[in-house]
Amino acid sequence: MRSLLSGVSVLGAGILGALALSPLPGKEADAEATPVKQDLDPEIQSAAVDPDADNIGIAPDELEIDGEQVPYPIWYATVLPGEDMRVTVAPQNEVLFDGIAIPAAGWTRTVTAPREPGSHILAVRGAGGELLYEIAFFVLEPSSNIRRGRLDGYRIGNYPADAPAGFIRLDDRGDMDVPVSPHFRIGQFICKQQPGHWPKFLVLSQDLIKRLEVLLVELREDGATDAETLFVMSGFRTPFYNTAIGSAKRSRHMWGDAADVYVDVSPQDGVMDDLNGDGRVSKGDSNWLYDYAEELYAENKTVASGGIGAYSANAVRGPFVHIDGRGSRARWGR
Ligand SMILES: [Ca+2]
Ligand SMILES: [Ca+2]
Repeated sequence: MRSLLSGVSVLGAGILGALALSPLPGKEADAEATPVKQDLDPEIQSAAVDPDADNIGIAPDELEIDGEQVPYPIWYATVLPGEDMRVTVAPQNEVLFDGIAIPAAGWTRTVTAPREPGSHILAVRGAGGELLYEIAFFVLEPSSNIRRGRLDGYRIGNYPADAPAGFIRLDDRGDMDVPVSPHFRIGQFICKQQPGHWPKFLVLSQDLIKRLEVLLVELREDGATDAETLFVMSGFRTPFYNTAIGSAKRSRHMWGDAADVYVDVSPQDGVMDDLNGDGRVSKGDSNWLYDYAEELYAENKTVASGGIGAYSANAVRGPFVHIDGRGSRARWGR
């Protein structure tokens, strides 16, 4: 799948108009077709709800999924197979699942997830056909499918507690490119184990992605970097991998809400950039990024609380910063 929105930002209004009439990728469905109920795949049949209920007065360009406001035009959602997802949006907007329109009868539409794990696209278009949201819609592989610590041969291992209910399933390399936010793609967060093995599975916390987005956007606006993303040195880790590398027994990486990151565009050389401008790459640069994140998260109340840690270079990698959205404050390494 490719992103529609990432292209929109660089296109002129004329092309945008044409785009609005194009079908979404990956499906034969005609986006222009009048949404009639009999055309729907029965698996995603919408339960068009009581038109008088749920008018919670959200703005015409806002979107809520299961009661949570979607923070960016590009975002993601996870759902277990066959479960319902509640999509709340102004009635004049069009909601499409893999290009197929979900009928509207009020503010809430219910999308029932397909029974097969995999990735899909939920798109929201405005009354003029303009694309407002593109949501990667991941139908999770349930944890109950784990056999002898593996999912389809991919080693998961054993959670010490609080095993996730399900895992995002990536079937092939193409799935790596699915955007989960304006500056991050799902493939950046996969575990480093079994590089040639497909499918791969991971868990990814929205609180983590929000923290990373807020940080990168602020760095860009401040002119500290023009990086299009943060380099994710380590994102999700399976319990199997986490144990193999001797990491902390309850590392937040196993729950997909931690990432070890650095800025790497100037030069793009596989190590942290000289963020503090002292002419060398060192712990001073991870300290600089740590302090920057610390101040930013203290001011920005929209992000969940979490951890920040600063690390020095060692023999095999450069300095980096650990960011997580664990839900409580933690600081180390500074
Ligand atoms: Ca660099
Ligand atoms: Ca430096």
